[in-house]
Amino acid sequence: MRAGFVGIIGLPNAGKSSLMNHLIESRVSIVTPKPQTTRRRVLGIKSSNDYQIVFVDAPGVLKNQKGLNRFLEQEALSVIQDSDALLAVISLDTETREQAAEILDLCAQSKKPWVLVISKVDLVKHFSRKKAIQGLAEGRKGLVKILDFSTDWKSEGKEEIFETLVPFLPASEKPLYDLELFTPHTVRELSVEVVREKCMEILEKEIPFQMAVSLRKFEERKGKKPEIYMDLIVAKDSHKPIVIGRGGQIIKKIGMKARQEIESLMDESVVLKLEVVVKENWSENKNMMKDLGYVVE
Ligand SMILES: Nc1nc2c(ncn2[C@@H]2O[C@H](COP(=O)(O)OP(=O)(O)OP(=O)(O)O)[C@@H](O)[C@H]2O)c(=O)[nH]1
Ligand SMILES: [Mg+2]
Repeated sequence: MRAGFVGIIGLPNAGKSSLMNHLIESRVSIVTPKPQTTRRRVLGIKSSNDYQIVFVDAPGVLKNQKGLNRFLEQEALSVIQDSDALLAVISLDTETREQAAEILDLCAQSKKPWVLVISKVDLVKHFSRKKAIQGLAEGRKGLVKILDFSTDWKSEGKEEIFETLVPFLPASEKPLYDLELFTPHTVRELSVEVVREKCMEILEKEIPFQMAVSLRKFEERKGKKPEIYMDLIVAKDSHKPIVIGRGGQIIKKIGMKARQEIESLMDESVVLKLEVVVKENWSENKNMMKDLGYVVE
């Protein structure tokens, strides 16, 4: 069989996580309309009798950043390094040629085979950009193929993406992961991401970009609903009342929406308890970043 890792690379908001979820037919990676939604690599697995593709959804590529964004930049670059092949995702609503070229340059420099996926092709008002994106990519080192993609597609395109990638994966005696798995992440890890997704969706301005979510306790007792305690970490005192909202209405909304999704993930009812914790400027503090799993070199 052939088995290996395919990194999904692109600008923030290009539709990378949406593409991965679509390919593996599961909602593993969180998706929101805001950029910088994905913060750490997320793995999604597509298995068949003779291949296993482990997709690695990366944060959007950002350049020359500091703090949390520096982590996102390093994480995206290390996903490129660790992959056998790449899916470069460039959406029709990419703002400038320079931004698209940045991603294509990274792929060409990676010395890995890569497939360009032009995403959000349902955005007809930007359709004229398709030719320009193709033109920018053609002739670059390592380019295998150019494909289109839109999340409103049913099954079209999926098989073609798999068939194109498989020949570039290393031969392997056995699969890398259990054939039944669609992700190696635990329910706990996925639950934390669900809560972060709801924070990104519900909160505005700079607040969600300066938040982190951490699991404090996950209590499972016989005959009782699991109790999940999470901290919503904010960077400033002034953010705390905003996340809580008048009479607690905002945090209740985050909790309610997240709980419903966690319940469908776990296939049982749970109790979800959220608390807002201030960690002053956590993204500028190496130790606090590390505690939250954002290790910057
Ligand atoms: N119209 C349209 N919107 C899409 C499509 N794919 C994704 N989107 C939307 O684009 C936004 C960003 O999607 P994501 O999948 O989170 O993008 P991403 O590249 O993972 O973003 P980051 O993790 O922030 O880098 C969301 O609002 C999606 O619903 C598509 O094919 N068509
Ligand atoms: Mg993403």
